[in-house]
Amino acid sequence: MIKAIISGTGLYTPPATISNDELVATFNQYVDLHNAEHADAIARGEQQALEHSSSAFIEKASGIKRRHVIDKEGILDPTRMKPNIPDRANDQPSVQCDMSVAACREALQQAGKTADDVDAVIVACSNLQRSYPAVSIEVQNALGVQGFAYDMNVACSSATFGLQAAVNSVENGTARAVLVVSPEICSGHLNFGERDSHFIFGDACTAILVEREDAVAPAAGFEILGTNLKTLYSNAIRNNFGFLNRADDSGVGQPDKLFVQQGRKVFKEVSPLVADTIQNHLQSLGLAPDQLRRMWLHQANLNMNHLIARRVLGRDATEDEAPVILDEYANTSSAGSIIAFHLNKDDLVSGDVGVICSFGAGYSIGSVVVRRR
Ligand code: CO8
Repeated sequence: MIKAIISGTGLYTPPATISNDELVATFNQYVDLHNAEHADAIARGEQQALEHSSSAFIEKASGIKRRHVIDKEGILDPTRMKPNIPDRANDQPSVQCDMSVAACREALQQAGKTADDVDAVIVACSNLQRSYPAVSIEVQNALGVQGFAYDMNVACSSATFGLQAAVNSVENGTARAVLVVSPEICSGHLNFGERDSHFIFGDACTAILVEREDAVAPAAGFEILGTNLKTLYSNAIRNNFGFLNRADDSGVGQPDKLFVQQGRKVFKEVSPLVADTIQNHLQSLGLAPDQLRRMWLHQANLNMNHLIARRVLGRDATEDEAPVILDEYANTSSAGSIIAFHLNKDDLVSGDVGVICSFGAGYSIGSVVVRRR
């Protein structure tokens, strides 16, 4: 049987960052402007006054300190509260294509491969900037890859679901190598006027190269021991943007057309599901939790990751065992667990086993167990 290997990873990080203090200062200005504008209705009890946000709350509740974004100015304008990402002409590369190409080039370089070695590109992410032509086909063209490409969306689990699709293609011989790319522009669908979630997301793009074993040097990369996917329908995380219900120009004010969640409910319902999924997956591979050298978990909330790691290991995980990138990147949806993997994989030694695990809207959970070659 052909085995699938992760031979390279790449990361594109937008240069602009927003600290919690900067984000909160804008949010509080927005609140003051909104409350002043609606002072009469608030006084009559017809509307509730909005409340200020706080940096201390954000760091304590989520572990997030800052986030990278495609556009800082638009988000930090209290009269705008959303990124300013100008439309590009149809004959120009899309923003997601540019991000993807940068991440893919790094993954190819890490693996010592070129576009000629790749047969497929999967763009797997939460929010695509258009319906068609598929962004993946644009990326395929920009990289000069022959073969095929397609887009897929399983929210925060897009990259791990994409990984399973890549493994399937490599193992069944339909592609020698597949690039799985996750260009996440979460700031485009975040409601920066909603106190409960305005701080949650950031932007980034990851890429993973999956190749057949015989194309990779014997000691290079990570063998994929198995993938395990799970979905369970839930409305607790939702985004109604789409056909016939697009957001108009005033993002704030159309909250139902943007990211919306019941964060506490998600936390409570998803954490045990994730821990069970990892444990069951390990068991099905004949592995015990104490054989795990590292867990590259989805990066949505630090307390959630602590809880999941504790349930899997039966004790608290060290940061070396469950690395955190949330403080720097915030939640970058499907890119999060792959950023953690990309930045924290090179110190593993031959035989070390780890799990990449995503979880999010759907609900969706993806567990990918890997072993350093
Ligand atoms: N500042 C100050 N106080 C605040 C703020 C704020 N900004 N926000 C809330 N509070 C207050 C609340 O009002 C509440 O006050 P009280 O106790 O008086 O009622 C108190 O703080 C506590 O609020 P919460 O209970 O809501 O706080 P939590 O500790 O639960 O933390 C979190 C909130 C951080 C949202 C947390 O619940 C969490 O992270 N949950 C998990 C979320 C998660 O994993 N979501 C997955 C989403 S990702 C995905 O799959 C979708 C893909 C999306 C793609 C990107 C598109 C944008």
